[in-house]
Amino acid sequence: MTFAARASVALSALALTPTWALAEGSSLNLQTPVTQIASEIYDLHTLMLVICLVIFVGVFGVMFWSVFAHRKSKGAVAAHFHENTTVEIIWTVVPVFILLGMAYPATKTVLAMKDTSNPDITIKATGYQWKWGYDYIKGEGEGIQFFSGLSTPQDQISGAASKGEHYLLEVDKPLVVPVGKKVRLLATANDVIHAWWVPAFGVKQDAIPGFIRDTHFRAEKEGIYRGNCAELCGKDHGFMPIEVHVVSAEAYATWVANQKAAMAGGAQEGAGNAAVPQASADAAVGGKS
Ligand SMILES: [Cu+2]
Repeated sequence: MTFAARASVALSALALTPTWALAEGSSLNLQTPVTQIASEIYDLHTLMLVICLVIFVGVFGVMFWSVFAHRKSKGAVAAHFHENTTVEIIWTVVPVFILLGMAYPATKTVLAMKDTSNPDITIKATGYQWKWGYDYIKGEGEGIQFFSGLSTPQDQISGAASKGEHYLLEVDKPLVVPVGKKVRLLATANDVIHAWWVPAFGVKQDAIPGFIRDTHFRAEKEGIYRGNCAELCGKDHGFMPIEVHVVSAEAYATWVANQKAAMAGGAQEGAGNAAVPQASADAAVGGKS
């Protein structure tokens, strides 16, 4: 294959819509996306992989063919084409177009990831050593706040019991959001840097103490989605998972009503278990350190 032919094959890969790829849900592939952004990331990943593969096969194919077909034992004499302007222009222009073809869709997706305007619900996620705190600060459910910590039994962690299906990916109180609604997530932290990461949503956002960073997701399918803290944050970094339940609008309204009732009950008793008032929670964590 000539250089030009190789280049045109590489370029034509840009036009491919990568609908194939490994079977969805394969443990070797990215998780099945449930948001628009996650689908775009999935397709970008596949597109880039295809481009890399085509270039890899082209370059190594030509190289091995050249070594074999023009070997010394056949009396091959090396060609001399130093300072060939045409070749130099081609091998500059073609990669530029390949890079532009990759940068354009990637930039579009990155910009869409950053567009947190007009959310239906705004939730603040605060990273603690070693759990997550959630505050529903705007939209349906406003005022709900709770902590979400690991619920995997200690026996499984120490090896005394066999590991469950969602080992280290299960919490006592999951984040609940309605399906099809744009959720803006404000990420911050109380002590060290954590990161809120749910692969199926295409969301990974650092939670930095003293700063608020925002991201968003609109889950298109009901279900339970799991993630981890993705920033090394201390000895229990691997023990502060994220569990999100995406539910129907009706189920969400019911959940909100239950939370509000529990919080009101807790406030009357003066010691709510379901909802720890943020001020005292902060004081407790602050006093510990
Ligand atoms: Cu963490």
